[in-house]
Amino acid sequence: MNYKRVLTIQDISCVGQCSLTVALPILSACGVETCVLPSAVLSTHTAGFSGFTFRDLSEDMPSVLAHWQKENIHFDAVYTGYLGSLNQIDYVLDIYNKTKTDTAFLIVDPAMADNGKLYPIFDMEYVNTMKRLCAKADYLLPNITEACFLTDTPYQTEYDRAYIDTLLHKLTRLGCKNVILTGVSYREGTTGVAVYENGEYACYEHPMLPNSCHGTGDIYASAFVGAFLRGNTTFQSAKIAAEYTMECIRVTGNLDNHWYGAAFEPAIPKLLELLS
Ligand code: PXL
Repeated sequence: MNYKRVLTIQDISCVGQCSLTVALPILSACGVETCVLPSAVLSTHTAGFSGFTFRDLSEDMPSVLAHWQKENIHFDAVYTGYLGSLNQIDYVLDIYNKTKTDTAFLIVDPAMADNGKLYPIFDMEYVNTMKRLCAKADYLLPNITEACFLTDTPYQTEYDRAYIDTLLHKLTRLGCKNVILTGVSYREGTTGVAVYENGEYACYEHPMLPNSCHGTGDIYASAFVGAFLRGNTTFQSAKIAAEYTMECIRVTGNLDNHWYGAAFEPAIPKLLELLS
């Protein structure tokens, strides 16, 4: 049986359907043993709520790692999302280097920006430090805004294939091996994912839905990691994650006033269908 163990490092936003509250159920549904390391605990996510609490858990990371080393604990993959503090980037790299199996992957979602803007609490110092983590990624999953920040490229809402190629090349020049770039839309009414693996480009295009939701980047990355660890190819995993994310957006569009996240739970049967 292909039963893999992943460690995911990202925040717990207690309310808001993002980061760990999304990654843990989705990875588990994919049949992957999911270990978690919370990077911070927030009362809610930071996009649209005001007055949220924020407890940085960086300080705990070295002793957590020391304990795992003592217990000889290893992971087949480490998947990082929203980190929330500059101090953590070196700890996260250290955790990956000391807990990886011989065939492990580092998968990085540089969750820090969308729609041309950084999320609240982040600045260019965070972006520049994040570049060091992205450089080590076997699979990097940015959206276009994050790709622009990471490569010092002006953000554009309209672009052609040459612009996307430049972003992909600049990202691999940072050091990461493969890129799955989300939100790539060359034509009105469609969007998709550009998969750049071993220097080869492929794109999975699908219809653009009329509504959008917060947290879909986390849903996408978690479903990608889950599908990939089950043994699907990169392109198949990118496609499964895109189809599942679309289903989550569709379900959310049928709800009244569900503004802070995507209703990913009722769409889990669709994920299982896509995986089967
Ligand atoms: O979905 C990304 C994310 C994760 N965690 C926190 C966030 C956001 C996006 O705003 O605020 C705390």
